[in-house]
Amino acid sequence: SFVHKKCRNVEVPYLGSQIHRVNVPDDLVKWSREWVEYTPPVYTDQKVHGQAWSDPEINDARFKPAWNSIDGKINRVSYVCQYSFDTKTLCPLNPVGRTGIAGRGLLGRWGPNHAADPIVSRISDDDHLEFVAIQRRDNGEWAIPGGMVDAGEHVSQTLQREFAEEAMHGVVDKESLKELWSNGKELYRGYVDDPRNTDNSWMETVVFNFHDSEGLLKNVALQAGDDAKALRWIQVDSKEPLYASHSHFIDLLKASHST
Ligand code: RP5
Ligand code: MG
Ligand code: MG
Repeated sequence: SFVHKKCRNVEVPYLGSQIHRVNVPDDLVKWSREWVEYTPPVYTDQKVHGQAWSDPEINDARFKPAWNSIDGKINRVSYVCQYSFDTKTLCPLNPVGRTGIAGRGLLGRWGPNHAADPIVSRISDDDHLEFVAIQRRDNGEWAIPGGMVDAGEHVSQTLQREFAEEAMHGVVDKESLKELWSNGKELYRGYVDDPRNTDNSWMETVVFNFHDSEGLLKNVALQAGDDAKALRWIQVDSKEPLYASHSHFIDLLKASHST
């Protein structure tokens, strides 16, 4: 079964901090494997506290989340399973298992943090399937231009908004890309092995492919914006490493275009 790796990396400190994860061996990832001495550092970045996009502390008296449910405008349902809770801290438990760090790290929500990833693709002039990639400002890795689903936002909106913010410099070009956005194909829905994941907060996403078979993007200026510092087309056959689980999503893209 699937075992996360990028959120167990002990080579580098947790992004934006000096905190190192505890090393979690492959065979001790699953919570069902007893590990009595497991005491990961507890860490939540200062930036997370008191934001519109973040939860209060777990023991805040005003915090009464509807776990495993649609909680007002916040989706606390996991695509993976009904998550359970740490018996002592009452924090939600990462459905894949231990990550070597507890708390929320850089993530706003306890439990699942929902994102959406738009894979915009085309066939290049020399006949290669390629997709729009951005370079993330936070850690410099190349990635699909995805982002978090805002409270109350529909995933179809997130896909278009994030692509506009990160790949079109915020210009929402409704008219010329109408055909593109109306022909999306879902490739994936589930857990992301994101380097920000912790024992109590993790990324989940919905990945959609928007394939430009009409050449609509020729009339559109693609430009990195917001949390993206550079942009380029990447061929699916290049072995280029990508952020989080994005290489897996590109494998799914390849498979869906080869049938
Ligand atoms: C990944 O982080 C998702 O697959 C998505 O691409 C991204 C969302 O986070 P931000 O880009 O908003 O940081 O886990
Ligand atoms: Mg974004
Ligand atoms: Mg993003």
